[in-house]
Amino acid sequence: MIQALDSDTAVLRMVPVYSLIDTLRTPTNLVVTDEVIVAFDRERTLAVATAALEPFGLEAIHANPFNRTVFLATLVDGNEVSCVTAANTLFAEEHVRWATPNFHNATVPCSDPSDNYYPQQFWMPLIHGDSGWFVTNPYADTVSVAVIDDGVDTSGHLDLSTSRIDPGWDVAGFVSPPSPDSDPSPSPVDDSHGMRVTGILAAARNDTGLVGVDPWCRIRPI
Ligand SMILES: [Ca+2]
Repeated sequence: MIQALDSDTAVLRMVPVYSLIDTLRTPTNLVVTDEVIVAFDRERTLAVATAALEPFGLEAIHANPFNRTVFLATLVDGNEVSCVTAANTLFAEEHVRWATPNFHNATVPCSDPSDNYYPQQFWMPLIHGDSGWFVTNPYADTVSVAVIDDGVDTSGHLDLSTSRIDPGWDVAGFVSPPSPDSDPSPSPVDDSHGMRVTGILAAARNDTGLVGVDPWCRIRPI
């Protein structure tokens, strides 16, 4: 099949898809692209990075603006080497800290949620929050986000079950004198700004109420 496709003049290129199997998660499909991410041992200019990558059939496109040792590079036209091979070769180079193919994650997006207040959450598509939702989230329940605000009700909520709340800390201790302790509940109890923030961040996809930007994450109230 592959040989037949390769000889078909209508086929410009074929790329492999790697399916990562996790016994606890749904497979994640990674599609090979023409791009490699490479980290040098020190900062380089774009021109120097391009010169260093040229022998490997790559051209530096731009540096990471927050870390100028890291560059996105693309295969030069006509290069028959796959970006997987190029990344593996680069990885063994003396002045390269690491190199990896820039895979495209082919995870299937979710349909719109049916939570009853979701139609009113006009901001979600504006910030592309919904584009991060997938049919399955391989990192569900593994990421804990600290909510640094005036407290979170840890007794459980329709959209935030107690099983998603990690131990927190009341830093300010809104009493006189301030008394920090391990109870991050709002004080006074009707001060719910932290709870509103938590809902925007993490409300569950559960056919009721709101939907958070990350409806699967854990919460650590501070
Ligand atoms: Ca909900």
